[in-house]
Amino acid sequence: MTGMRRILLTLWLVLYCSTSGAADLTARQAWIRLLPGDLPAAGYLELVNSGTNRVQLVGVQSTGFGAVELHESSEQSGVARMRRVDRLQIPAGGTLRLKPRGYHLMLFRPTAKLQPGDRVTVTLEFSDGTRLPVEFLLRDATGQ
Ligand SMILES: [Cu+2]
Repeated sequence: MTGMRRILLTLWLVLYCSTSGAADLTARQAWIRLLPGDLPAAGYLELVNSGTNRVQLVGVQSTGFGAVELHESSEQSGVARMRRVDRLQIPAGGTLRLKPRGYHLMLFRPTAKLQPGDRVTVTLEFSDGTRLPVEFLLRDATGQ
């Protein structure tokens, strides 16, 4: 391989790799359900991966909340349960849906008084180290 071809290949790899990851991720329909009292809020959204690599959602943070976790809801014998999960997969060309009675964000200890209609930014962290800030619309307990 000539020196020039090696440089071009290296450049191509750098450019190609820099476009993978969060650059291929689009968030949509992001909203948070506020619950009364000290109950944690629940966050929902769709994450579309238009890239050719599988991506994993591995962390969530927001300055609007003291803590944010990834959760999965399930139902066993008519009893609703949920558990914390470490990471969620978004397949190449696929969509991850966080929705009521499924995967969701659990947001604890709001740092300010929150009202339906407000917006809060939540930053999603992915396995390749990239971060995607997403604006969530706040709704009341009925989802309005
Ligand atoms: Cu939960």
